[in-house]
Amino acid sequence: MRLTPKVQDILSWYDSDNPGTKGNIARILMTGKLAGTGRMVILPVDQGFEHGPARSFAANPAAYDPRYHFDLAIEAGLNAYAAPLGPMEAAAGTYAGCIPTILKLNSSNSLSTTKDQAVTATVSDALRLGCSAIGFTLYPGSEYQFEMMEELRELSAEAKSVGLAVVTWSYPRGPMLDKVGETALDIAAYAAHIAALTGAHIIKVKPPTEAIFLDAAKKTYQSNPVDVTDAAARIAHIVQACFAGRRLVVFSGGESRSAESLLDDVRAIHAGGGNGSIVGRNAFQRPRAEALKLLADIIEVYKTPV
Ligand code: FBP
Repeated sequence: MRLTPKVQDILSWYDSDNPGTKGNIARILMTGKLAGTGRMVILPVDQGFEHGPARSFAANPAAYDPRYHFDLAIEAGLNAYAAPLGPMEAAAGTYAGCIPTILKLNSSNSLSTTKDQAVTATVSDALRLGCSAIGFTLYPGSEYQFEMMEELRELSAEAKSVGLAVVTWSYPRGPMLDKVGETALDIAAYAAHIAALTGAHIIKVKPPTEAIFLDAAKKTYQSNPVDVTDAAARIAHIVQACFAGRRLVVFSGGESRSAESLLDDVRAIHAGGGNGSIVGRNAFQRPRAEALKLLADIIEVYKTPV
């Protein structure tokens, strides 16, 4: 397989990585209906951990079965599927070689009052299960953020040394942030930048809102304005925070909502130069046919010339 010029260019951003890691980034970028475009759609299914089984799967009981998600991601022509250890072990053998996978190495749950995650899988698990990348969630702003960064440093160094890629979910939360702060533009850009600083190959953040949260940042944004009312401009600002667009950055889908509302976000991500979407609940909580239609519509947006 020849890489497209677009993917070759993206790999040049990761010049210090070994051929194994570059090959795994290429594998993700060259798979599915967006292969070669530099855009991605990924299915993440760790919500069972994050929110519990019924909140995650009762809307579409077929989704209790880990095989359902592999199958959905493959049928939809997605770039990759991400999950924690249990669901990956339950189906990775059956679907070996069918789609790149990302093993989520740490997990939180809704029964905890702390903003922390436990490491629930290892880099050797990722290798054993044929994964292309490890996934790790950082909570910038949490009381445990520095321990989390140190865990990431160790797992990331190990993953890179054996040729895996690193995908970092960077979700601001903690005592100084309220709900507005968690997705404010300055905070989202800060979180994306921290993920880049800690060596992520692929960065995952939530789409930012119009809010600017930190007083110190407000002054900077007044003298260097971003058109916060324009969703694409907000995305472009996040892309800039990811080493001037030299790191892949994807945006999450959030709670289930109307297809049109999700597609509005996707159009903004596309127009703002984001590399794609990582859409979980909006895919697997819909009946399969509806999910496939929505994922096809998302892919069509990313295929449109900007
Ligand atoms: P969704 O598309 O379902 O939002 O999935 C993206 C994701 O990052 C999941 O990987 C994770 O479980 C979830 O969001 C966390 O969502 P929240 O921060 O709303 O609890």
